[in-house]
Amino acid sequence: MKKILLTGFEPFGGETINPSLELIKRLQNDDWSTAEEGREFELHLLQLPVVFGKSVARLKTLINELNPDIVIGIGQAGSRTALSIERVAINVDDARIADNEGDQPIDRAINPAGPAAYFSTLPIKRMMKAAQDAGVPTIISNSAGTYVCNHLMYGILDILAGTEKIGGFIHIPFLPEQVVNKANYASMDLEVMLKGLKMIVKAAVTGEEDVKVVGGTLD
Ligand code: PCA
Repeated sequence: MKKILLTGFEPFGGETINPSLELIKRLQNDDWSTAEEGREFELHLLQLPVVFGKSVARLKTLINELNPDIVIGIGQAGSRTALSIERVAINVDDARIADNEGDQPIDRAINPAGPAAYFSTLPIKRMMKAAQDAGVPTIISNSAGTYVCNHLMYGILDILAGTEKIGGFIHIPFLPEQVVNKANYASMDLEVMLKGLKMIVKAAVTGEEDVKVVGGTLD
């Protein structure tokens, strides 16, 4: 049975919750028993600190212990209006706010010896389509930003490079309770995210070739 490792982040930036943590807990505890949602893989979870360096180090330790087939990082992106499957991670840390331990790197290479960028090795279009077909707003995103999530995605792909294992990252919007007093922010209900993520994870596990559907943007 394939082993899937899902990571979520602790809260950051003044928030008291991080939807990524709520989501991975539900994904592990939820009933996947209906035919559409049947689960034929092991799910493992890891909560990560929103800290440059330490987040990747923790993940690396667990990957060595667990030997997962697929690693998917999940994080909050408050400006997003849809589940956002990231296409690429770039080799730079440029932090708009300090991380949860006060580090605020500017234009620092994540791995000075590494490539400028890594593409996700997940079947991102298949994943997008699976969630869209289930009625959940889902897009391909061409930038994971330059904060800890991009850092983690680069780290995942750096660790898995040269192996058969695949990995990538998904950004998710705020939960409704996070935007009750914020103007101009979208949010997505946890149940809707859960439905989309189940389809996304299942599509990642099928291991077939990716599908050719449009995921590009003009800007
Ligand atoms: N989102 C941040 C880091 C942790 C999280 O959940 C980001 O997008 O970089």
